[in-house]
Amino acid sequence: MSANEEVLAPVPAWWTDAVVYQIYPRSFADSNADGIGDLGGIRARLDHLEQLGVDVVWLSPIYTSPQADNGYDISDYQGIDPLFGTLEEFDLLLAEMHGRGIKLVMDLVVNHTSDEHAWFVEASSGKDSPKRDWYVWRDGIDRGEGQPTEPNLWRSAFSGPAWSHAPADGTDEYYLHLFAAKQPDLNWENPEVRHAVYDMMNWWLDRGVDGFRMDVINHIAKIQDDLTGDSPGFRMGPQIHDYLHEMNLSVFAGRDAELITVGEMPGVTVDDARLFTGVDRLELDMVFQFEHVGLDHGPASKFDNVPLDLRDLKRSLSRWQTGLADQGWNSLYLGNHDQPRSLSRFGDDGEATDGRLRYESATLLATILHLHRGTPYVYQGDEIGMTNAGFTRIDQYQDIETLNWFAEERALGRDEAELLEALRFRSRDNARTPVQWSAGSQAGFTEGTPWLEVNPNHDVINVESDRALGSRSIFEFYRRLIALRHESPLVALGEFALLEPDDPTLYAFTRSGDSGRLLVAGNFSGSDIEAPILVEGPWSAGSRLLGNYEGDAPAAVLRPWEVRVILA
Ligand code: TEU
Ligand code: CA
Repeated sequence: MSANEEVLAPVPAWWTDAVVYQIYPRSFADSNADGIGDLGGIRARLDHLEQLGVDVVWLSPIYTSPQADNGYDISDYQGIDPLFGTLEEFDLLLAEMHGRGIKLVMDLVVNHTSDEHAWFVEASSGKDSPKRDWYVWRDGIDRGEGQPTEPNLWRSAFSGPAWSHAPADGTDEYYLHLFAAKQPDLNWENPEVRHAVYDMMNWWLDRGVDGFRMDVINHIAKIQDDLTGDSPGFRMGPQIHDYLHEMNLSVFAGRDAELITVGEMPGVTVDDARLFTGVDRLELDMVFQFEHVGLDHGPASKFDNVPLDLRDLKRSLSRWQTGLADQGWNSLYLGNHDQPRSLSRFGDDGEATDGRLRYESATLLATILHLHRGTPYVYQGDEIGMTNAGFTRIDQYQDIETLNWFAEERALGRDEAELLEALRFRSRDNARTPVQWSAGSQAGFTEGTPWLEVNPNHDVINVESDRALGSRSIFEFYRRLIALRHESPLVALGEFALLEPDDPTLYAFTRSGDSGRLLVAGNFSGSDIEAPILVEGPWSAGSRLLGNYEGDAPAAVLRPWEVRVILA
């Protein structure tokens, strides 16, 4: 066999050692004092991202939008909303990011459009509109109420039925909206819709963007037989793999190696994810799964808050690690713009403890997440340990999901204080308060009045103060973690194995590969715990790669929220 016939091991994709940073533009930085973050604000803060060392930025939607769901309701896929800037400014931002070696991933929201999108305006002009079939229309059903009611019992994620009448179309038909009534679902069964979306995606890639984060992309395929039934078959229709494969061939082919694609998929299973992300299947690079962020939801709804058992979290994440070990790839996240702040949810955000262990628990969470196998996503503000909003009145909230849920539950007679308590933990606005840049007025986010209140704890928690803390800077710690993934093939690719699955406070696992073995051990509690593994076998003689305490502890004890990474 000659040299060039040798079988080479496949080169791992570039994103296996990359870290992604999510920007929620509205809340990142405001450059023109209207209280809303914008592209100018991002451009002014690129040093922050470069110093952190992230490889990719995922930008939540900045397209033209009536902002019913903060931009997840798009009325023009090829325009920038004036709130955020202009297309020229976008091109500048992209060029500046590329100049600093940072890639840019766009949010792709194509399960639905805004009801103000030209496609829907046309489709809802009447039954004969050539675009009628671009959306999902059904007749109502006679349930003996004197007039037909909704085609089925599907509920909108934002409360109320998932079906509405279009006021302008002069018919009794309903259109489907799995989210707000202002977010009608596109009909992906129609090839014209699919190709219009692919054309738009190609337009952005030709402009230079580096990939897409695809909003609720497993919802584009509805189970057609169920459309008039009452079962929750609104996602993961059997056509889903065909659609994503077709998208891959129509959009990514030929430039796939430079891009990153991640599909947001509520309800996706490990087996599904193996199919979506198997390299040879040419669908997506990775998916956002939801299993671990549902473990603290009670039976009633996502606002039914129940305590998280660490054992469940470990079991869940490790099933995903094992399930995608030989095929596919994981994305890793603990928070985003839809979830509570990870520090308030999984750590000790200091509210009850005077902030004593905020540094320790923020850095522990980061270490545990980043040392799993997969591509980590850092949500803006997590790199300085931002916390939940702490709102106590309903008029402090802006989020459509929050407000609709509150109104609906109030109408059912539920106690206001109880609802506010639930929101204080779970509302999406907890993660959407402005990024805290300084202890100054409005946390340095805006010179005007912010669209959502700044957290009063910005006097203590902010980028400037954090970075001045030196060895106790959360930002510094993230920097080291991100650098570690870049340097260490073991961190990027090493095989994962969970240890001590039944321990309720110790989160321990190993990563193994040709260059050695890593032990990661973290204490998810505010008290000392025994961690005998630290002195067993090879680990007692191992070298400490990273940790969030200075100085030596008794070898087999982990102090409150302590994490240690040991190389053997
Ligand atoms: O989210 C989809 C989703 O399933 C949820 O996480 C959602 O936030 C909601 O809380 C369900 O209870 C995506 C976007 O990330 C979200 O911001 C949008 O509101 C939604 O799709 C609709 O586009
Ligand atoms: Ca602005």
